Formats: sequence, structure tokens, C-alpha cells
Amino acid sequence: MNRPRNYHRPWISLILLLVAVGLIAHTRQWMPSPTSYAQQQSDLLYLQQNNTISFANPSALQVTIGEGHDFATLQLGDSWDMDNPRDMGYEIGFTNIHATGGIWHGTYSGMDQSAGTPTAGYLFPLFQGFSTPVAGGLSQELSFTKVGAEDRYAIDASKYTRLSYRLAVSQRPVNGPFFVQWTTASPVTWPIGENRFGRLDACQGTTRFVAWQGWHTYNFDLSQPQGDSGIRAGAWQGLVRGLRLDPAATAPAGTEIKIDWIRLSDPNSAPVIAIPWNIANAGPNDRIDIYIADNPSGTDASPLAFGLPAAAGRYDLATSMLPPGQHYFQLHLKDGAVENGCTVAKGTSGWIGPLTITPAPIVTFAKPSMTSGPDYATSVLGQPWDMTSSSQIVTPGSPYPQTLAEQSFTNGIFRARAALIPPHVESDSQFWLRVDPQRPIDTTRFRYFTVRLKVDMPPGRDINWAIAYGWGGRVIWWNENLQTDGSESKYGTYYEGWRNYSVDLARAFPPPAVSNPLQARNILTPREQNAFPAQLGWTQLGTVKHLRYDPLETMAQAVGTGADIFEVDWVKLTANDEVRRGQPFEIMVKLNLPLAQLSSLTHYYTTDPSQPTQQRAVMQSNTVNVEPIQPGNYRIYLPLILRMGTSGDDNDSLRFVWDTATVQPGTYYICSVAATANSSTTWCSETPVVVQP
Ligand SMILES: [Ca+2]
Ligand SMILES: [Ca+2]
Ligand SMILES: [Ca+2]
Repeated sequence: MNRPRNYHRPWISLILLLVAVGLIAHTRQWMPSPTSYAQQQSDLLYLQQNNTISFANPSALQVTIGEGHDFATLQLGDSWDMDNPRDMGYEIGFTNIHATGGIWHGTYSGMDQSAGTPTAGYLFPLFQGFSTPVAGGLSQELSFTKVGAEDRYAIDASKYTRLSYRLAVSQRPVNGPFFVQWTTASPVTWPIGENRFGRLDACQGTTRFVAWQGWHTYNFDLSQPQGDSGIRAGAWQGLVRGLRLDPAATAPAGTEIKIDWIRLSDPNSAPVIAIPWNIANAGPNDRIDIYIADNPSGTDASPLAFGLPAAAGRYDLATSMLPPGQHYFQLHLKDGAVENGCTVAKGTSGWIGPLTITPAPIVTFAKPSMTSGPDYATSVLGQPWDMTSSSQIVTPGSPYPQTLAEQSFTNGIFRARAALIPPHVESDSQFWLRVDPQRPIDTTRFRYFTVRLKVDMPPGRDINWAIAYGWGGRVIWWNENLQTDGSESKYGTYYEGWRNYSVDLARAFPPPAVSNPLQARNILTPREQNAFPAQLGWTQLGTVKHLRYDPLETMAQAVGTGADIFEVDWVKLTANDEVRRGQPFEIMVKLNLPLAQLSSLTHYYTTDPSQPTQQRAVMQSNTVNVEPIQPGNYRIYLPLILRMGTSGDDNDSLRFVWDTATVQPGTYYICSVAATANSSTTWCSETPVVVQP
């Protein structure tokens, strides 16, 4: 397994170039010490509430609208609102990471703990993954998490062209740029500087740069050139598989970063609101800054747009850039005769608002899903692999190599430490799940493998270190002998904490001798990477008698740190959900909003998720607690709240009972259209339901 390794840092040359340009342009009066823009502002505002500027149409900013289409919300099903530290797909060079009150916090550690080299911190809202191309162009990675290497999680650059985020840097270097970088490579590669832009994070005066301090609302139209030139200009086009932010590329260890939200939105999906202003006594070069806050007193306000020519008379706000919530605005008239309008405010308006943006509904299917269908261990063996008993694990004893230490089964949790046995350089840790050879796994039926697993970060270590030294796993199976009829999946990596890691084993095919791009979706390790096992596939075998999971590939650096310990709550191997025609089928969904905030929630069934509303799914009228919330048009069956016994997610799901009496036998995805007063979104299940005759 190749893990995160070195990549270039060509932006260093750009930094030097930017600094050089600044020095050349302003050599005579270069003042290297950073100036606190925020402090100047507050002093000036206190003295100069002279109201020489005002909103010409304040009511335009006192409306309620639905949020625009946002990539993370609609494609990942989880907005980058920083309600969870893993809203961030990956990060390098950070310590003390947490998400509190909807704000992601992290501190520059100064080190890339995998490469062992100094670095400023950088972040991947969408992480591309770790794949390493092999001959034929394939990736060797199993996508256990939502990485851009999977096309369904990649960004359609023609739709999502507006990047915005609210971010604070504890101390921006006056000569320190930020960068936005991305990669479109497939198989994925790390962004290496060919697609990016960046600039000094400062207002450029006539004699000096004035660094922004505190919160800043960044806002970029990615369809336009943004700063870098030449080979670094890049292009926002095609499928973007990794998106990287360098908040302050030259800032030292100890620099604190806060992020409130990140959006990658379609500017055509929400209103553009014109913000005209009235000015008295403007100078010819005066500038306008527009500030935004989530409260009417302007606490923690940040510039949304700055340096606008006052003479332009207005700014057009693409509201797709803003997250759900209430937003207030203020205009600052800046004296263009002094430092290009960077430093002196001639007047400010009052705070106007709120512009209320309501969230789009997100529907997540708990059933049908990769964990809801009939489970092999439960339905065939009569005992789920829920780790309530050591009898569920059947790894042979000595003299078979003992790759786990300190095994325990406590309160339904299997816990063990991966052992590193010389001369191996990484642990071959493994556990075999109980399979009855008399009732082997029917691979034409059971296909979705899910392990609910937890790993914990050792103190002082970060995700890049943990993955570099062993945080990942793979699935292995065979009948008689691993080498002659066995198969081994690619390697997938973990995040910290409890997670479900799922893989569709029906995506395992016997790979050709030399890989080709048509095999990209194959979950089996390419033959170029591993001469054995036999790689005979999954469905192709018909039945399987041995199923093994390798939970960690711990390397020497992680032995004894705690990163070599894993916990497993359960393992499932499920078939598609199924129902006999005429029998009721429970659809279970989770919503990001209270049901009462929806104006409708309508379910469909379809053979093709790209045609989500193929057939209306009729809901049983005798479902409990029938309570139509939009009489006449829709019937919503209010929840029988179920806690799924072994799912492990804290998921209180809504249950809807589908009446299948009139459904033709077949295989169908369930799709739901959820609407609020301001937004409508469509969601489909990841796995289908089989309606049997
Ligand atoms: Ca989130
Ligand atoms: Ca937030
Ligand atoms: Ca359990």
C-alpha cells in the first residue's frame, strides 16, 4: 500500500514572486509590520458614524429565500457547515482540531507528520483520496469514505462555480498568501500546483499591504481567472476530484484557523440581489467594502466584498454563496485618497437585514441501504456478527500466525491490537468471520460488506500520520485456499472515531493481467500490484466459505501508540432489501430538518435513479399516526420513531410503509422529493429494493 507521500510545493516560488512584486512596487515606503485592519476599523467606526453612505434599497436585504444548490449539501448529503470536524475531508499540518458551535478549529502544527517535513497547514473540504496509479491507469484504493476518486462525489465544475467560505486566521502574515487548489486527475493525484490561485491576504494600499485580521468571507467566481498566471492559472472544468485550501501558506506553527462554513454553489440556483448605495460627499477614488454578520449588531462581522469603486453604485450579491441562516449587511465608505481605500473609513451605514436563507432538505435512506437488507449471519446462521461472543470470530489458533493481541469481547464490542510480526514491515492483522461451510455465503445474493469500526488518534498525532502508518483495511475471501481461489480487495483508509465502512463486493471482478481503465470500478487489487491471490471475484464464485477482514496494516512507527488498536461493533454482509409483491415495505429515512419544516415529502420508485420520479410509491393508509401536512396533495405519515437495533448510528429514522400491491415485480430504487416553502430536493437510495412476484 502506498500511502500519502511527498508532493511538490511549487507555490513557494509564487510567494516569493508576490512578495518581490510588492517590494518592487513599494520599495521606498515598504512597511513590513502587519497592521491590524480590524483594530483600525473599530477605532475609525467609533469616531466616524457620520452616515455619509446608506443602502438605497434596504428591503431587498430583508427577504426570505431558499439556499442555492451547494455541492456538499446535494452531492455529499452533508453540508460543510462545520457541525462536525469531519466535514473536512482531510487536513495536513494541524493539531487541536475540533468543531464547536458550528466552527471548525485547528492550529498549525508546523509539521507534515507523514513526510516528516515542515509545512503550513492545509485543508481538503473534498479529499481526492490516496490512489496510486498503476499501469493501465487504475487506482488501488478502496473508497471507504466520500472521496473525489469516486465520480459520484466529484464536483461538476460546470455547475458549481462559486466558492465561498467564512474563515479566520489568528494572525495573517502581511506578506502571506492564501491559496485555493484543486485536481481533476483520474486516477486521482494530489493537487500539485497546476490548478490554483492565490494572493496576499491583505488590502493593497499605495505604500503597503494591510493584512486582514480575524474573520473574512471569501467569495470567488471560479469561472473567471483569479490571480495566478501561466501554468498555474489552471482551469475550473470537468470533474474536480480534490479541493484544497491553504488558509495562510507562510504562517508559522501556532497559527489558529477557524472555519464557519464552506460552500461550492451554483450561482444560477438562487437569486442575485442588487445592493445599491447612496453616498454623500464621495471622492473620485473612494471605495466601498460590504461587511456581513449573522447578527444585527455586527459582532464578528467580516468583509464579503471590498475595494468596490464607490462610483459603481451597487454590488450584485449572488446569494447562492451564503449558507442557511440570517445575514445582516453594512456598507463602509473608504477614503480612496489614502492607501487605496484600505485604511480610512469616511462613513458607514447601519446594519441592514435580515436576509433569511432557509436550508434545503437532505434525505438520507436508512432503508433501503447497504446495511438494511437481509444479513447472512443473521438470516443463515441465526446469529449476527454483532461481537457479543468470541465464537463469531474463527481465526485459526497457533501455529497459524497470531496477528492480534489483547483481544476482548465486551458489551458487544470486539477490541484488539494489531501485532507486527517480523520480518513483516506492516501488520497482517486479520479476523475471520464465522461462516458455516455447510451453509456457505451465497454470493449471488449477499454482497454489501459493512464493518462498524473505531480507531482513535494518539495524542499529538494527526490523520496523515495515522493513515501513513496503518489506518486502513481490506476484505479477503476464499473457499479452499487463499492462493488458489481467494480474492483480496483494495485497501481503504479510515477516519478517527466510530464509522461504518461499506463496500459492494459485487464490484469484485477477476482483473485482467494488465489493468485497463474499464476495470477502474473493480474493488480487487490489480494483478500488477499483487501476484496472488487468485482474484476470482465475488459473484463469480457462487458460494464462499471463508470471509476475512484485515482491520489495520500497522507499521513500526505506530506499534504501541494506540493507533494500532481497533474496535468493531458489528459486521454485516447483506443482500438487497426485498419484499414480496403485495406485502408492505418499510422505507426509513433521516431528515436534516424537522418534518414540520417540510411542505411535502413524496416517495417514488424507479428502475433508474437518473429518472427519480418514474413511479409514485403509494403509502399504506393504515400507517400509524397518519397526519397529512399538506392536505389534498401529499400524505405524510408521521413517524413511528424507530431506533435501529444494531445500526450504531444515532439514527432516529422516519418510517413510511410502501404499499406494493400494484408494483410490478422488479428491482427498484426509492427516490424522495422533499420540499420546503423555498427549496425542493430529490434523493435516491444507494441500493435498490427487489419486489418479488
Ligand atoms: Ca456538516
Ligand atoms: Ca458553521
Ligand atoms: Ca456489537
